[in-house]
Amino acid sequence: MRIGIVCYPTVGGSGVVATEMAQSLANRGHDVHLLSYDRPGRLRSGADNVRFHQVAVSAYPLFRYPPYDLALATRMLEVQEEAGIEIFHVHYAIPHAVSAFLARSMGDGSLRFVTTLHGTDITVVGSDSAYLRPTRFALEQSNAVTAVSQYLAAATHQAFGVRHPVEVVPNFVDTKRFCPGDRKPWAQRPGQERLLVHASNFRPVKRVADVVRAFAAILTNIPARLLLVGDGPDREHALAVATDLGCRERVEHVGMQDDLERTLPHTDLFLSASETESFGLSMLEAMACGVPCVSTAVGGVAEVLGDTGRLAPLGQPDALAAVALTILRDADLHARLAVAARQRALERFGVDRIVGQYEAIYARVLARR
Ligand code: GMT
Repeated sequence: MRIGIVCYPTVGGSGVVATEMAQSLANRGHDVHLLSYDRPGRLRSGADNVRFHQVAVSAYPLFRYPPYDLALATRMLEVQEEAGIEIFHVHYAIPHAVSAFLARSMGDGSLRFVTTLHGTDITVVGSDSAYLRPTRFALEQSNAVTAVSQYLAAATHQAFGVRHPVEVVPNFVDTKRFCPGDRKPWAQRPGQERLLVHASNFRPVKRVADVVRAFAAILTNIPARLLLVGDGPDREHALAVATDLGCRERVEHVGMQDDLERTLPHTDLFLSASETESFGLSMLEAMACGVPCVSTAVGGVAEVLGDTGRLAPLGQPDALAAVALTILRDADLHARLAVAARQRALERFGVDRIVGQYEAIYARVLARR
């Protein structure tokens, strides 16, 4: 198939999933074109079987807000005409699904598109009254709509009242790239220090300061270090909280990493304190590396972790710490969860299984021509 993928290129799960999908589809023999305003970080330099089309937005002085959605719609139509795209897959509804509808309406009406909802496009941004009606409209106009968890599918029906069916296709992980390393159990390491990790875009919804607070509580019980991966608006606040709590020298901020698969296998536990998380892709990547996860009990996280991780109530860093300590003090439990996490990632969230589900959706949409 000739497939166009539209996504945000920035750090964030939807861009990562879309880029990984583009590469997997190309590896499976499809002709794949990726459209975005920048080359996504995860589009590896060797990935020359995916054609990247940059969407340029003119910044006229009159435009306080350059109209990206119009530029994207135009580029989608151009790429459809030039490359004979049969189907577009837009990741994140706002504004990508609206641009897809516009591209279809400007063209001969043949443009087909699948919209995948990732979370913030529905739960945080989408329910803003400024975006609700166009988003609902674009979902109704999509040839298929998918959501990355049962939770998100239900939230979409509730918040948007869409009549359109929303199919659940979970995110996936490349279990060959994300795999356990040769980390020794902590009992065999000098000082028995446990290495905790958190990876996100440091937006307020991630509550990174709560991760630091939980870590500070853990540190009063066992030797530990916290690795913060990623960057975003709450970075300074999180590090200031670490200073206030006297654990700053035990917290290392390593910034954005496009090769998280090199870091995760060296860690013992992934910590998440998010306010909401429709899926939690970084946690799935940690699981594939045999790293158990402890998270707030929000959104679709339980669907991802199953019984391979542990959950704590939102907004209670001490409870998060207590739950993490049950794992970090019990080497046998940790080892069991590590194996179970990897196993769950392999069995339920492998590339072939999930990308195959999307291929089936594309084929079904095209068959309805
Ligand atoms: O979490 C973010 O701020 C970014 C956002 C995105 O769209 O990139 O992430 C959402 O999509 C990811 C991929 O499907 C999910 O793993 C995240 O859970 C989801 N974020 C939220 O629901 C807050």
